[in-house]
Amino acid sequence: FLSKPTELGVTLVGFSGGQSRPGTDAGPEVLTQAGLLTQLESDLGYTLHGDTHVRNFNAYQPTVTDRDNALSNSSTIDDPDVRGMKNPRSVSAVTEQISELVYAQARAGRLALTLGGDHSIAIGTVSGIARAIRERADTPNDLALIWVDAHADINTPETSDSGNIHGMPVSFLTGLATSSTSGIFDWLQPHHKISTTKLVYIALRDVDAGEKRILRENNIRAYSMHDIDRHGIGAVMDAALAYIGTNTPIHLSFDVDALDPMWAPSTGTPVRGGLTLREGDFICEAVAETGQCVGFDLVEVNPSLSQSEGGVGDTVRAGVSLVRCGLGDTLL
Ligand code: 6HN
Ligand code: MN
Ligand code: MN
Ligand code: MN
Repeated sequence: FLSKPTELGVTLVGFSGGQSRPGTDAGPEVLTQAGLLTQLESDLGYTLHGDTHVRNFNAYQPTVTDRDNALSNSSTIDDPDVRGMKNPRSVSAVTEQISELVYAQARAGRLALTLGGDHSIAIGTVSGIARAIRERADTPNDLALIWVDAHADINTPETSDSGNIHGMPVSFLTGLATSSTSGIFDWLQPHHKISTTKLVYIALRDVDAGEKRILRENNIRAYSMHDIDRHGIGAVMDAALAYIGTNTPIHLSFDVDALDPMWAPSTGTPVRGGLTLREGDFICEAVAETGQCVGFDLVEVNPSLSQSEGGVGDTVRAGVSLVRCGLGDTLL
């Protein structure tokens, strides 16, 4: 139902407000400095659209609203917690902008590639693509989401221990978290959201107790590292893609911490016992091979964090490899 993608809609998101460690906003910079976009053009033959310069979304300051006016008389305010969420106004406003940018790329029939940034930015990417896919005539079914991550990122504000919104994007995207009357993520409309039946996790190994309950109660399809060890990544991808089915467009949201820190140490919440680089590349290749891929995020590359010399270079090389595989490079 989709033709082989040749047009790429690029969004480079310099943003780290979904968590507390500075540096994730520099992810797109180091990936593009390594030549990623040039490679996609000259080696893979894509035509690039969108903005190939990194946008600094960290520079965004929430503006004074009437409600907050009483608390501050400056032109910008700080961003106090709402329902325990940190930087809520900032993350809500930034992801709304990302949603519009990515929507425009996907609506035009391009494969939407987004480089982050922390994983909160997926509230923007997935919502924008889900909306575009509902409108596009060449896509009969609603969007499916494959979330490759050590973490499930499905905390609600109420179940989250950290208050970091990068641990919550999937709960807002599926409507499991309510935006209530707080004003935060109120811009998310039904056309932005995805069904929990169209969600598949791969590589989970650090899931909070509240998240486990959410996964169980909603019967959400999840393949943990245990499943990968038992069945192998080939069988897991076969099962994941069979669950989604053909004729269904797929968005792949890849958190670099899904890889073992041996391959990708420069990330904010590393968890040992993860995917090998080849397993990560294989996941991306298997999605590319379906011809159903309409969106791809690579997030949580943080060049400020590395325990060892060469750790940043390793992480960037791994990230470049994942994106190339996701865009079909290694298919013959
Ligand atoms: N990520 N479950 C933890 C939390 O703070 O909610 C970790 C989230 C990590 C998020 O890696 O994108
Ligand atoms: Mn459609
Ligand atoms: Mn993660
Ligand atoms: Mn994540």
